[in-house]
Amino acid sequence: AGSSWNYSSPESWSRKYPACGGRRQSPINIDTSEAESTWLLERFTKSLFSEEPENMTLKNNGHSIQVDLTGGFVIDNMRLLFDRYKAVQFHVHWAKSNGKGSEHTINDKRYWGELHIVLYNTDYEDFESAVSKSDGLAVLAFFIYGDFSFKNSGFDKITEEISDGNAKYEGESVEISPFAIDDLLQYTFLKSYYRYLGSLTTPPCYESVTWTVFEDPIYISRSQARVFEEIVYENERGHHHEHLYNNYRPVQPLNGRTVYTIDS
Ligand code: B30
Ligand code: ZN
Repeated sequence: AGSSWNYSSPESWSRKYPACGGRRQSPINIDTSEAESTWLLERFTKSLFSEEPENMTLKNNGHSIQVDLTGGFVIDNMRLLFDRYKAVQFHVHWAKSNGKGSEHTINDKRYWGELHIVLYNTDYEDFESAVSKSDGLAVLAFFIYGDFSFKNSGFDKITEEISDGNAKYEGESVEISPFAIDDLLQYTFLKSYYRYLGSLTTPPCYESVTWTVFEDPIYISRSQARVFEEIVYENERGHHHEHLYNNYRPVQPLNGRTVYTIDS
């Protein structure tokens, strides 16, 4: 246990992982007044994740809570992404109590958290061959609004397992009953979104991701958020449990990249 990188000094990641110092890094601040609308980008009009994957494995990998998917389905309607993509996992970045833990910011606003659904381009044989290619991955990002008394019952499927002690500590994992990822999304994918070329937000920071960041947040209730805020990892010396919250990377320079959005 114990990862070779952590969130206490993200500015030093590039020493061991040179791509982290590149010019196409993520996350970014999205300045909505600078976003270029184009008729080439269309709204998503139907849900992308209504099917249940064959298997779902919830795990604490020491830097996030992640759900690995098997028997993932192919998505061929990614809006201006003409390739076909397969979802392999989703995971969450979050804050400590009532804090701000999203990775992207929108007009400098940071939400409590951010959900990432990770897909690879099926032109490549598998995720491992795609992960470092410039057109290899697509990540769908949803802000999570966490100061809310409304409940997103979709998150119960994850928070109940964590409360039961099944992924609270680094290295723990558990098979969960498969559910459609749509259960988490509250149809926010029907609204506006931003599209730009970026990277993995963690080492090795490969510049391989086409990002789609949805404008409307999904919700998590305060009691569900509290379950995430209790999750821990082991520090470098092992055995010392520290909270995983604030597992977000600071925003990176745009370096002249264009952020696109749909025509409204
Ligand atoms: S993100 O969506 O940009 N936050 C990876 C995928 C998506 C993002 C970041 C990283 C990724 O696949 N990293 C390499 C694989 N990981 C294992 C893992 O499943 O999650 C290796 C590792 O770091 O040690 Cu984390
Ligand atoms: Zn992520």
